[in-house]
Amino acid sequence: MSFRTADYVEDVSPGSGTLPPRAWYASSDAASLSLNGSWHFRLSPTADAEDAAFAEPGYDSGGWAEVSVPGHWVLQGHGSPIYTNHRYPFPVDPPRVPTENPTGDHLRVFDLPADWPADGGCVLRFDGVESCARVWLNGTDIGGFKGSRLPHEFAVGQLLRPRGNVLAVRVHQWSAGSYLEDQDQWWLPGIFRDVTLLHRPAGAVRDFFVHASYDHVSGAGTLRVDSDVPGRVTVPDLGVDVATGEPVTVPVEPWTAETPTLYDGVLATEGERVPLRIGFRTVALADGLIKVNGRPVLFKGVNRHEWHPRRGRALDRETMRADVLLMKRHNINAVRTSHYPPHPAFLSLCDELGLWVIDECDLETHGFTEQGWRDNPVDDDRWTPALLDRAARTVERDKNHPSVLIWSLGNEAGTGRGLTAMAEWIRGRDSSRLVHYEGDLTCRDTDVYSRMYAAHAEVERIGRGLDGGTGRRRRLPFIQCEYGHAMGNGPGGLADYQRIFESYERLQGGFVWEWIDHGIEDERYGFAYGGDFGEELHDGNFVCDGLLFPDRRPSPGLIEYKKVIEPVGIDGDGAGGTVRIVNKQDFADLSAFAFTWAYQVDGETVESGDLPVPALAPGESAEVKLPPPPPAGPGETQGTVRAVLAADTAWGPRGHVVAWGRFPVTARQMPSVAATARPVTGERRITLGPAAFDARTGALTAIGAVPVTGLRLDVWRATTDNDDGAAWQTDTRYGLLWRRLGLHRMRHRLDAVEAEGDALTVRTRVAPAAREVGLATVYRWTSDGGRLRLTVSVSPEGDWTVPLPRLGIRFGLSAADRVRWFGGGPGEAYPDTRSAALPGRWESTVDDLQTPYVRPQENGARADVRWAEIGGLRVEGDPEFWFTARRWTTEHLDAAAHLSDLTPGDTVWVNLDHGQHGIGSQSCGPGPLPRYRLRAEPAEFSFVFSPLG
Ligand code: IPT
Repeated sequence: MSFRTADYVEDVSPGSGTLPPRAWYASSDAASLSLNGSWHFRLSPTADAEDAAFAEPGYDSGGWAEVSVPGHWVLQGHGSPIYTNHRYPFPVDPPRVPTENPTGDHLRVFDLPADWPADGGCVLRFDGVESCARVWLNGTDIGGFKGSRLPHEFAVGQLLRPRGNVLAVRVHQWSAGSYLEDQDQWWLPGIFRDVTLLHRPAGAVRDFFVHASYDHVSGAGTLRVDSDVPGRVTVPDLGVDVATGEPVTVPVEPWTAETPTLYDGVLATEGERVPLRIGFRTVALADGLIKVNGRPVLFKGVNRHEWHPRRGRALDRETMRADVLLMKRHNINAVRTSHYPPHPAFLSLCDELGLWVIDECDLETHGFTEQGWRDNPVDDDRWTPALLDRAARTVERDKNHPSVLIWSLGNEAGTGRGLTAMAEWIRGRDSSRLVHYEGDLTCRDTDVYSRMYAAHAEVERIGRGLDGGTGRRRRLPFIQCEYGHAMGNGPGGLADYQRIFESYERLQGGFVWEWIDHGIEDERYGFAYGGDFGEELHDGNFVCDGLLFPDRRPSPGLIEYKKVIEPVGIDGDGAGGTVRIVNKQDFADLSAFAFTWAYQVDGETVESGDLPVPALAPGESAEVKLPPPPPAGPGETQGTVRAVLAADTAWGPRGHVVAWGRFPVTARQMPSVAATARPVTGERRITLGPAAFDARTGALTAIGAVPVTGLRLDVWRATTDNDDGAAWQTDTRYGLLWRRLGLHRMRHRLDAVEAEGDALTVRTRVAPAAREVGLATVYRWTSDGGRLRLTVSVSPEGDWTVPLPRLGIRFGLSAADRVRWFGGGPGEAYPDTRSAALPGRWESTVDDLQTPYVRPQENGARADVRWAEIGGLRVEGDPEFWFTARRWTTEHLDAAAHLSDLTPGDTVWVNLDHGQHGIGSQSCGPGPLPRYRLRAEPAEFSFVFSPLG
């Protein structure tokens, strides 16, 4: 007796009973009925625990639960999500899946609207079901399918009745298809995209292919719409009225991501009218470069998974629009739809608002790497029909989107014949686009040499053409399909990558990993990540590695990226009174932008105005004269030039800042304190100017009326995901070395308290147990009676082989809430993430200084701070310092696993740092570049404290 009843679940074939794939479109006149909404739902533990009786009309599902479609049942109280990066959460024995196979029976009874046409046929469309569905309509088994993020349609006209139609869908979490869907994300079963009934009138359009190319030499567009049902194509604005299949050439404005001109047209067949949104553009591999309309493009991209913190991958239209608007407003010009075709409405938004798209097939077999890629489905002919089905469903569905430039075969699937078969099929069907796949270093099937997480130096070598490689690869352009791993605090080093991308023609940019943290809203934790649902195998917070927090608030990484990829370069040269403006766009001139200038003295704007800038063509630059700066005074003067949107656009309001440059005009004067006061030693206290110290320990206890606790040298930071690095990394992972050395438990030995002459000097040695390395640290206090100066001198002792996490002082204040500072802001910055830190006067509460990384870690430093005011104290730096303040200690932050672990104490802990170690991207890439390492070397830095008011 066989126990394998639901055989189709483990069948490698893509399905049965479905219609051939075709273009996805919304008809102007054919009726459609959304079957989204509340469905009856029953969860079973195995694929065949229940028979198919539920699909019969008249079945009583009264006791069933309800779920929302689109949705995932595990996010609606039935079972739990599972997060693994690349490991399959089940034994690898393709195509077999576990007996424990959560199976959701979905039931929906519907009537046809009263005016539903009686003639013609009907198609039932599922836009996305994970991972395997079996479908019955009115008791008839109409087939099943796999391919979770792809549309599947059935012809159902003959089965429909006016009233009481029973649609039954059995969804299995695991299937043979799961082996092809090993993307780094939550495993989320369910009917997670729309379910729609489409009327198909006699003579309706079935499939059509819009070919709209642009000849950049003549300025003409050529349009040909192939349709398997003949008809006419009209484009009123172009005076076009031609038969399907017939080409027509007319002068047009081309479509680009910068200028997304779409022409509205109609495809009319005997039975239906279909609206067209036509963008004329030509993509080509020419001179070893990806060219659009004859020009090379530079991708300033992101990898986008579909994510919503409550709905998972069941995204509504507003969320998709929010994503595109956020991308456009942060200067992003490209999206890789990692690692599956998105909801088709997302691509329509990319067409409309302008984003270049790499559209990726729903394919990843990454878990096979655990057994040296043995039995990889992409190198096994039995699976090739499933792979070809996925390629066809992607290309056919999305082929009419001008935004899609490149088809990607999938992600992290090793190499094999199946991939070649996919590439060949795609080229045969659509020769107008390029093919991408990262996983094969020979590039045999691709038009672009693509890598992920290559270090700066290697990217530079590739840019110079010094990367070796075989014949084909050497002739191809290069992109980083993933780089800048945005997990936790970071990514660092984006500006350095961008400089390299902009220096070599062959380098056509990259796609930061990734757009959004996949945290799940959770009462216990704020946002949950891997392991929070008791998963047997999981990969923790590796699922939270986006430029947006799960609730779509931009993280500092996104603010940094926006600055790094500005479409206009603005480099001020205070001395000469000019600013160099570069148009870094690929297609548009600068006429969409208005420019302003301003001068700041000590961070306050004193003069400003409009700056006329010529409408430079792409790639052009000009030196633009600035009005003279204000007369030099004691203050620090800086100039600022901004580029803003000159008018409202579809994605941003007039005045929205797209680029800025800030440059020094006159230097800052460092604070000086004449050491006129002398330390006065009492029985238990030493006083010096406004300050009081413990006479025995030399510890500062108060400045004026402000009590101060625990002021001492501090080198530890709550390690970031990038400090800790990924387990597979072979490079040095400093987070681990720091902890091994004991930098998180430094001991402070008191050597001397010397109240002599005009200074109080406290000598110490700061070092971890069990080690001989240490930091000889001297605190020297002086005062002019009103202000207090601390100079800290640090001399490393012993053989320091690692950089320091940070170097500075920390202390506690008992009452502090608001912070004002003059320095970088408004957001956090670290040595290799500081491009967006704008020097100015900023204000915040202590709570708002915190960056809410889903897994708590070092965050919130403000760069280049000249002075800060907090808790009744003013601190000036000599030189500038990094400022951090929080309501918990670094140790508390370090120990927290979720934001909910951070509970404010009574003390505000302030860190004033002379140095911070860089951030890098080692959670899945290279660590900080050597120049951002904080070497343990002799250092001296000062702070001037004064009580406020
Ligand atoms: C790379 C994957 O392509 C991506 O899906 C994601 O997992 C990313 O890493 C890390 O977040 S694969 C990695 C082994 C380089």
